Amino acid sequence: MKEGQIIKSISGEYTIFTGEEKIVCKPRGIFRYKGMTPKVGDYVLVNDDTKSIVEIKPRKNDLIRPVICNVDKAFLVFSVKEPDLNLNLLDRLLAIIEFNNIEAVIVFTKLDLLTDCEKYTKIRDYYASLGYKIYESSISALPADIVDEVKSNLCVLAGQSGVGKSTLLNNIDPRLKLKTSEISQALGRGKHTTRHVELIEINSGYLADTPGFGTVDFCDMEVSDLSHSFIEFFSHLGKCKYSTCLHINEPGCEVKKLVEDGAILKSRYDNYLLFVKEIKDSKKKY
Ligand SMILES: Nc1nc2c(ncn2[C@@H]2O[C@H](COP(=O)(O)OP(=O)(O)OP(=O)(O)O)[C@@H](O)[C@H]2O)c(=O)[nH]1
Ligand SMILES: [Mg+2]
Ligand SMILES: [Zn+2]
Repeated sequence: MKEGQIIKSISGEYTIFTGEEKIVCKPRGIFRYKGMTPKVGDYVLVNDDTKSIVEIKPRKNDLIRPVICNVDKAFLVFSVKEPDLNLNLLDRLLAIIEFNNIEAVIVFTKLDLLTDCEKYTKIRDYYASLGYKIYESSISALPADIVDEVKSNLCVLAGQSGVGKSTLLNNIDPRLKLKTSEISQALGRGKHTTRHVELIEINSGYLADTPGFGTVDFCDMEVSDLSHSFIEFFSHLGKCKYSTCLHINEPGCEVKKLVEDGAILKSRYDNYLLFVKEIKDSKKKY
């Protein structure tokens, strides 16, 4: 029996790194351990003779999109253009990442394509004011300190297809030669070039390339979890009239007041209301 971590999952085949060697396990009957499907990031016990995973260690966190677990830091990658900056997905991911106790870092890409600088700067500065670390990249300039961020951590690149996740990794290490492709001009979105999750060793840590996705569900999150995961809403909660305020239409809500005053980004509050409705609707189905 050997212990290791799953570093790659591709068409049902898992690559496990033990620290010394890589073992490839194929799916088999006993594979589904207690109804859990192994994921990249999992610490596992492997039977080297049968090439099967016999145990999955408890996870410290677990993401549905991208499919990965035991993450220390998530780089939320968003292009400012091609595809257009998707604030619904950014707010959604930030909430989910906060809920999972993972550090979120925002990477804005394709700055070279930016036309509406004023609008972008306002958005960027708002997220920076919340305390999120922000990196900006363009075709010619990779933010060098991204590599320092990875040190000894398990990091993941998450975002839509075509925003430049694989390009970012190729710029960090040109030897990787990860496949990239131009976005579809007709549809204005990426072509889902990356098809699997893989941990890539960088600066004594891992940075995972992952397939792009357009949206992700809130799964087991409740509305109160959501309100706590919008960090500026949570920090103002004490000033709302009710300590259980969900900032929807309660009287004396500080968050609503700050949205009206322009101190909270309107799009962020609008997305919050959309997410609240989404969570409520999903509960009605059961
Ligand atoms: N102009 C410009 N183009 C970029 C930049 N970064 C990436 N691209 C281009 O965007 C396209 C998509 O890049 P990818 O790296 O394949 O995107 P991805 O996020 O890995 O996409 P999926 O694997 O489908 O999820 C490619 O044609 C890249 O050359 C940038 O900073 N500026
Ligand atoms: Mg890719
Ligand atoms: Zn409130």
